[in-house]
Amino acid sequence: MADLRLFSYLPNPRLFKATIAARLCRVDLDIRGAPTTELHNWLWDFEARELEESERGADSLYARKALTGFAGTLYKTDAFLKAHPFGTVPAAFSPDGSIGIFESNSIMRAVVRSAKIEHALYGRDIFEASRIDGFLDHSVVFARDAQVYLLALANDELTEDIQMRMEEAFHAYMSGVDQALSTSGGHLAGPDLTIADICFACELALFSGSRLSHLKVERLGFQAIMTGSAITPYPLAFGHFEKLCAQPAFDEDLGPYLKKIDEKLFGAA
Ligand SMILES: N[C@@H](CCC(=O)N[C@@H](CS)C(=O)NCC(=O)O)C(=O)O
Repeated sequence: MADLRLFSYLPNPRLFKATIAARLCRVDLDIRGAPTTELHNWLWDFEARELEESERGADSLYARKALTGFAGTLYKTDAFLKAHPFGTVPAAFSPDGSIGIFESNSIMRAVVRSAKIEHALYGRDIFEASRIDGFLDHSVVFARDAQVYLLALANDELTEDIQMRMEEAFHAYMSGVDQALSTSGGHLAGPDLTIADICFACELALFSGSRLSHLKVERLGFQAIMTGSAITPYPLAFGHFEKLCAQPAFDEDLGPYLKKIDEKLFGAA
């Protein structure tokens, strides 16, 4: 039996936090899911599965209005909502399905806590672990604005207010990361690789998707955030991102994800 079961749309950089951590501390994950466009037809449950056509429709017992990032109807069981009160994916479960773990940072924490080998991914004592938590908590501030921004871009709903908030969140997060890296001795929370680095790499990979909409952003008179002069003030943060992405445990997920973005921007090599 796997150490944790996960359900998500695939690929999903928020899920990569868990898969990268699992690779580094040898935790076994049972991952269920399908591409974003297909998750509408799935039953969101511990026993997630694709629904038969006859099981779908507004009168289904499981039909719920989608909340964020999805539109229309999704099929979530009562048990899913008991385990995952905010109704989101990625969604993790204890091996018997009795406990739901939500929020990608907490799922990543559950992965490293499940490890049976020695590691320092969550620090070596309560102070290091709490410092790592600080980076994870701060990333949520960035991630929330990034989610609103990416959805606004996807739905052609970008406003000046959303652009300004995103610029502010991006610069606040990147300045902190750059500052941390200038004194830490190698990684975000200190000399060693931790889940703070994994979280940072995955959030930045997710936000890299905004590069695909740079023309839309520029047409509205704004500056694209993940390109050119907006990233130059943060050489340490972006250098660190590149170094992390090059590591095999990261590359397995982030490599194909970022390559796809580049191919859409510049065409296949
Ligand atoms: N902060 C959450 C974000 C999760 C989230 O918002 N997931 C959205 C998809 S992007 C979702 O599952 N929405 C379900 C719905 O629309 O009902 C995390 O990091 O796990």
